[in-house]
Amino acid sequence: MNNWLNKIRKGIGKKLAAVHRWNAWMIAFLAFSGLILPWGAWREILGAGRVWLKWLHVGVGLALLLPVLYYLLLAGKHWSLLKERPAQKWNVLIVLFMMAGWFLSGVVLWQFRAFGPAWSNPALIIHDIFTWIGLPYMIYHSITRTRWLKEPHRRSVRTSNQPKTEVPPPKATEPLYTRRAFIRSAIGLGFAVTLGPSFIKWVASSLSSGANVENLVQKDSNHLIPAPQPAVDSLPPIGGGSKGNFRIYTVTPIPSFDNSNWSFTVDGLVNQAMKWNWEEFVKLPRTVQVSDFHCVTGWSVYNNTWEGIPLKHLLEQAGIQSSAQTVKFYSGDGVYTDSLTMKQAQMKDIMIAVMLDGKPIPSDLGGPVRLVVPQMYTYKSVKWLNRIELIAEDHVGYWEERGYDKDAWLSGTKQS
Ligand SMILES: Nc1nc2c(c(=O)[nH]1)N[C@H]1C(S)=C(S)[C@@H](COP(=O)(O)O)O[C@H]1N2
Ligand SMILES: [Mo]
Repeated sequence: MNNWLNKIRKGIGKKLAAVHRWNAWMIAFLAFSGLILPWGAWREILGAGRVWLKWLHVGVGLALLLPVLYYLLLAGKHWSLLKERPAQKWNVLIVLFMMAGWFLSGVVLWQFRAFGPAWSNPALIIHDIFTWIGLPYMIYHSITRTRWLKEPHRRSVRTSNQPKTEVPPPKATEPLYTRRAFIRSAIGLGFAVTLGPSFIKWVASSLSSGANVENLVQKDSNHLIPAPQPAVDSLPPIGGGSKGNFRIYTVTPIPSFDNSNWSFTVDGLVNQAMKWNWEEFVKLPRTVQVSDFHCVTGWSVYNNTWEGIPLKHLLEQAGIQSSAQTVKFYSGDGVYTDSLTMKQAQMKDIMIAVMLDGKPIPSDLGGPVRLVVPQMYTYKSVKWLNRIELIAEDHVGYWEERGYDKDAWLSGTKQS
């Protein structure tokens, strides 16, 4: 019996070990890149590298299929080797389940354009949940399986040229709760204590009230006087209030403004360049519009009631010269820009927004003034907008220069 087992072990053991090694390294890379990608500070640091990292993450994620498929070919034999090891069987099932969850939600996120926001939003949440549960599990697994923490009776010893020999099972005198078991539990507890609270916090905020408008208005850092007064359609908001949480994206520290350092400019190829200070700018006539907000990384916020100045009106007021081809938008952060073609800029729902759901736009969400382009992915919606310039040539925006698609149209809304 033992002989027979050992024979299979030798043949299949090497292959299983190789599969396990490959799998472990790939997951380590996916974990590392996956944690960095949504991390605010790294947006600024990585720049174009972030888009590359995303493609590497997707590529390695897809390649994860190879070790898994190879394992499935060996799974029958592996399973019979695990006959008396239910814990290891469970481990295999858990890991396979985790990878299936990551893989399927990852494919939806990768192909977000084909699937659309109704799929990518839940996929992002599922991808996150699997990461929060799967990653600690796998780190725990890899630490506790290192040689020095293994139970002695599981260890097999190989000395230079001799075949593997099993170390004899523990003697009955050995204490029930071994030192190793204790260390294992301690590590598990450590994970629960350090990662548990942030996990709960994250679940709570994604279920209820993290970066919702109410909370952000509370801690707003803008000091612009007078506050804009909401139109009747804005308060209460005709959209019924935004649904979902904004993830706050910025490639600079969040700028804050007051009356002394804020102004708004329309210039370039216009008949009449214009510049307003805040007191003048809040007097410009505004309209109200309800729209959804979709980021290319998979999240959306629905039913936002924006109040602001339609871009079309401002451009008409300034007078567009015939040589103007592109509308270039500048952020007051001094770094972020984006553009629309003259034709795209004619869309009636593009708004230079001042209020969201009846309140001044909080600085985290791009206030006092941000662009809103409802029919395109929101990297077009420049935050802290303070200058619009009409130019004759093309302009490639911040993220487009770093690999985002120049075509930001939401699927199904391609119209101008
Ligand atoms: N100035 C500036 N505007 C920006 C960005 C940015 O980093 N800086 N990020 C863009 C992206 S990719 C998205 S999804 C939205 C996010 O808006 P929010 O931070 O209000 O959720 O803002 C867009 N406008
Ligand atoms: Mo985005």
